[in-house]
Amino acid sequence: MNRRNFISSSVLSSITLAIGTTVVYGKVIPVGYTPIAMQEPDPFKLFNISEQMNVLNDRPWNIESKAHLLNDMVTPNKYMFIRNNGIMPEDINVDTWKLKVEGESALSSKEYTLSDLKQKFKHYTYQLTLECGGNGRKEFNPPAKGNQWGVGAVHCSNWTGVRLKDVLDDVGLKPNAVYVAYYAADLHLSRNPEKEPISRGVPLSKALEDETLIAFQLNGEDIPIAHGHPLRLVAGGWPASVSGKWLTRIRIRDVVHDGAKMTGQSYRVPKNPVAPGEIVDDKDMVIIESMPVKSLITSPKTGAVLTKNRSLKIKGHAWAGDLKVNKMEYSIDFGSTWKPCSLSDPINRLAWQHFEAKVDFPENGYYEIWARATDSNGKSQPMIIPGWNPKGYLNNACHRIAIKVEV
Ligand SMILES: Nc1nc2c(c(=O)[nH]1)N[C@H]1C(S)=C(S)[C@@H](COP(=O)(O)O)O[C@H]1N2
Ligand SMILES: [Mo]
Repeated sequence: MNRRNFISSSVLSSITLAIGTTVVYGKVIPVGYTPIAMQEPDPFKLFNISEQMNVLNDRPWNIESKAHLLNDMVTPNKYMFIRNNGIMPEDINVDTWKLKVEGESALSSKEYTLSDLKQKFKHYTYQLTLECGGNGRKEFNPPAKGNQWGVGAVHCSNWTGVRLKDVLDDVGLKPNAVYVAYYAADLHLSRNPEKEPISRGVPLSKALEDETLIAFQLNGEDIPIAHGHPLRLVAGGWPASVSGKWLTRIRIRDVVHDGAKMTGQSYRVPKNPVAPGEIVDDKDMVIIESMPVKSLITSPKTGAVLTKNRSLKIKGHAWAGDLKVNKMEYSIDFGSTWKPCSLSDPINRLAWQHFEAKVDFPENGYYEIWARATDSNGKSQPMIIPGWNPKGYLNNACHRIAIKVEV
């Protein structure tokens, strides 16, 4: 008989604990073998999120929310989408964590510990809409590569931190400063420490806005690991990829930042409309800045059946990048006619707004409710898919839910 080494009883008891039940033939598990139940960590437990969330990818983690899960005015952690480009940092030590601020357009270079930042600068809390540039990608045809997000790659939660502009002021800016870039502690998927998974940035004007924060809290608690613990940049209204998680370094640049996923076709769209499937040259692409006007019906859940009466209250949110939403409407006749919804003001700049309407259905049958927001520049959401682009960004088509009336 060939000799096999079996795992020790202490390893077996930790396996039993992790799996949560007796491993019947546990004594004969070969050394070095990881039981399947332990190979893939359970993302719902790992991130403490709702089991209704949709896991699109596990390497890296990409987890999507759903329209009806986003009904809260302030998105709770358990319903926030997670979008990682690389491997999350492990073994974070908050006592030794440092943020370095430097760059060719910085007057000085400084390092701050978390407590330096918290003590030196005033704290602010803002509710900020962060939407992945690729939210809605799955509707594009021909399909674009990348995570096939439906409508759930958006959240609007409370972020607490210090203003980026106060920190930039402390370091000092040279007159030639044009861009502010982030670097972070996550690892490239190749685990090559020389490579960055992502390092993006914003023009100086966006960096200097009151609401652009270096945040250390989310919804009143330490930022969870998935969302950038212990420090994160947050710039609401722009593709969420500019909001760098696990922030370690800020670089003040005299040119448009050229870090990972800033150049080529990443987070860029064609300058001019292109035909679906067309190959676009890098030089004809522009960086996405403020996100387009969009809305989401968060109640009821699509597929609702009305059995008691032919009237229904709908609720949802609307947002428009750096702008405000001025008008919110709904249609039950596939966009032929539109009726107004009530619409709240944002709690602060760059937070989503809430809408409501009472919808009356004329007779029994199948309906769709479409929702359409218009921004403060008079631009409305397209009824169906907007301009195709190679990477499948900026799909702000009207959200639609299906309803059956069977009174
Ligand atoms: N360091 C770092 N920051 C990052 C990312 C990342 O992979 N690494 N992903 C970006 C992208 S593409 C998005 S959409 C948002 C997602 O934020 P969330 O996971 O908190 O929802 O984080 C951005 N910040
Ligand atoms: Mo993203």
